[in-house]
Amino acid sequence: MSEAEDCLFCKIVAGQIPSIKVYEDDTTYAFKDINPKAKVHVLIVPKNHVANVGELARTDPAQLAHIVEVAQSIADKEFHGEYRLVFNTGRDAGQTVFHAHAHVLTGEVLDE
Ligand code: DGP
Repeated sequence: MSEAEDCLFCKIVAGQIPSIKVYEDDTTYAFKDINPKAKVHVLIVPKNHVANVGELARTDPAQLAHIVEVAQSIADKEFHGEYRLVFNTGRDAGQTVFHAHAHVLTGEVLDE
């Protein structure tokens, strides 16, 4: 089985595992995190499988910029355009799902 076939977020993008959709276009899917760490906690993923944000920056920087635009638009709607954007990259940094994803934390004043 390939890395992408066995990938949780590829299955969510494909609709094989249910999720609460926040945004979707041809390249990008955003959905609510199952374990929210803020009032609004959304994950934004590229539909194409890449392991982490470093690989995404190297292979498709326009897609990375688009993910930031989507994060901004979610925060514009939810909390006057203010948000925290986190990309855990690598096991020792807390990455548990090896499909690049942005955590968007917003909807309330965040702790430092
Ligand atoms: P990270 O630790 O950066 O790899 O973040 C993975 C996030 O994915 C974590 O905050 C929890 C979330 N997550 C894990 N499994 C599921 C799932 O099945 N559905 C949803 N909506 N989120 C999930």
